[in-house]
Amino acid sequence: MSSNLEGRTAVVFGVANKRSIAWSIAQGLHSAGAKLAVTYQNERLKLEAEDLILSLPGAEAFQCDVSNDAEIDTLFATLKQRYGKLHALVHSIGFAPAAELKGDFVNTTREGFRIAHDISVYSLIALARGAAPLMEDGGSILTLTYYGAEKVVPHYNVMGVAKAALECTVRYLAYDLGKRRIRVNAISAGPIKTLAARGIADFSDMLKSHAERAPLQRNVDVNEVGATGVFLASDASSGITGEVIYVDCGYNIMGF
Ligand code: 0WD
Repeated sequence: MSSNLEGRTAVVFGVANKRSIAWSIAQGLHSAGAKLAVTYQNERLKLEAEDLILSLPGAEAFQCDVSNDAEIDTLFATLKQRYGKLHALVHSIGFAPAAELKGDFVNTTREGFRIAHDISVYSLIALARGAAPLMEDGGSILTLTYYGAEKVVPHYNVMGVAKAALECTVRYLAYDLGKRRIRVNAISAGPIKTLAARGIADFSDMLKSHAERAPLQRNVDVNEVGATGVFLASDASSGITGEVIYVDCGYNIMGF
């Protein structure tokens, strides 16, 4: 079994800029030989995202805001027309209103809770439903989560609750889609300085204490997450589904 993705088609969601985890996974999939469709959220991100995406020979860029059902439907209709089949889907999207990641968790608003869960969790269900009919040969669906789903990480707040729901969603989707030979997994990445991470208060302190406590005594490199994404998208991981795989330099195993 290899990580060779020649002849496979993958769609990647969540490229905002060159620091995005999605971008690292997209580059890895491309190097492994996959044909790539990469989406960006909206007109505002279009220029920067398109520049990046089109720098990968053969890759194509599509717009899709995952909070909009019509845009999701249009995207999968386009992908079906363009590629016929799909073999891998990467969901590297998370969002909560900035105010929710600053104050006390107890002050989480109804609207902040709704938005965080809609964009960070429900979107995985909607995208899996859209992709499944195109995964005629079976496939691999992958999302990104964080340790704040299991343990309290100060200021991660409602995103921690959303990530817990996301990890549970991975298991339910894995059960549903297993009979269609579609695998669903999550990577739990250690902290990485991206656009989304900048919204979390005290992120620099998080990076520092993570590097101090992790068995490997450093922070994870985004390309290590990319490589695990390629592994999970490929036949090398054909027996793995419904799992959360940690790419965090071992931080999560520590009790003290
Ligand atoms: O430390 C980190 N950076 C970690 C990130 C550690 C562990 C997990 N993660 C997760 C995040 O929670 C997220 O699920 O990885 C995923 C990717 O995050 P990222 O690469 O750190 O961040 P970023 O480059 O900002 O990509 C996330 C993107 C959005 O960026 P911004 O910052 O502009 O909100 O998700 C996209 C958007 O491009 N996004 C959407 N895409 C389509 N429709 C939407 C939407 N409605 N909302 C956000």
